[in-house]
Amino acid sequence: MASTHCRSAAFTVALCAITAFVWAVASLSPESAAADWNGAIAASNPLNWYRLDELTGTTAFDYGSDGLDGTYGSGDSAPARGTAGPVGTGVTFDGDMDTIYLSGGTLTGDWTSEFIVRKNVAADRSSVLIRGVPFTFPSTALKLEQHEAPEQIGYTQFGQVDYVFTPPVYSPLDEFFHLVFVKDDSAVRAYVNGTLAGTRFDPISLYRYQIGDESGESPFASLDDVVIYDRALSPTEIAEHFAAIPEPSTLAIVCVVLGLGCLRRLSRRS
Ligand SMILES: [Ca+2]
Ligand SMILES: [Ca+2]
Repeated sequence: MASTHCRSAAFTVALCAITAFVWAVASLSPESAAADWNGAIAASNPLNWYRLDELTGTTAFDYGSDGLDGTYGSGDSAPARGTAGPVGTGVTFDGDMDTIYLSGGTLTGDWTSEFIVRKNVAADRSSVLIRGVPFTFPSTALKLEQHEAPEQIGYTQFGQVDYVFTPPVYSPLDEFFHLVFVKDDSAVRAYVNGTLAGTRFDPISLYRYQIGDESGESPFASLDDVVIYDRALSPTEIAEHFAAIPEPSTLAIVCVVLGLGCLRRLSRRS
């Protein structure tokens, strides 16, 4: 009788472990993660949308309405491909000349530039996310770290001002986060993980020559997706986009841990 009860308990915990494991793996699947994000972005009708999931070839395809395909830099300027990100794969810039050429025109009206990005090294120098042609004026850049403002996210009107936000907006290290720059008539605003983090009442145009930088200000960073809009996204839209990015589910991790605990108990019984 005792033996039957024991086998029944063992079967139950084994079933628990297997169910938890399968559920956890399913909830973490890249396909379901990408589907939520892709749906949210598509609903906002982006101008340019670089998923950066190409593992080979020279083209960074534009999934936006503009059809402005980019070209991955080569040789010392080639970002590494296949970096695992929250919504798929992306690219990693090594901080030294890595770039993706877009060679697009300038957005002079309202615009939004959205990134899922991870800073891999604190550069303590200017680190460009997107910019105009180097050494030409006028031109601008959006930055993961600002010149002479280490760790602060900012933007630059070349030849004039290196802007930072009020309050200061800092880029976290070693974790993917959602970063959105929004420009309207009066200001540029920075949103971090769906929330307004800083404002600067100095609007700029968005130059779209390259992601990264071919001449020494490329970031030590990984980019999963880059999305550009020729309008100012609303705070609600930005929050919705952030909400569509899955984090590794705490519940799923708990279930995996519980599942492994159950299996350990079973192994001790046998
Ligand atoms: Ca991607
Ligand atoms: Ca390089």
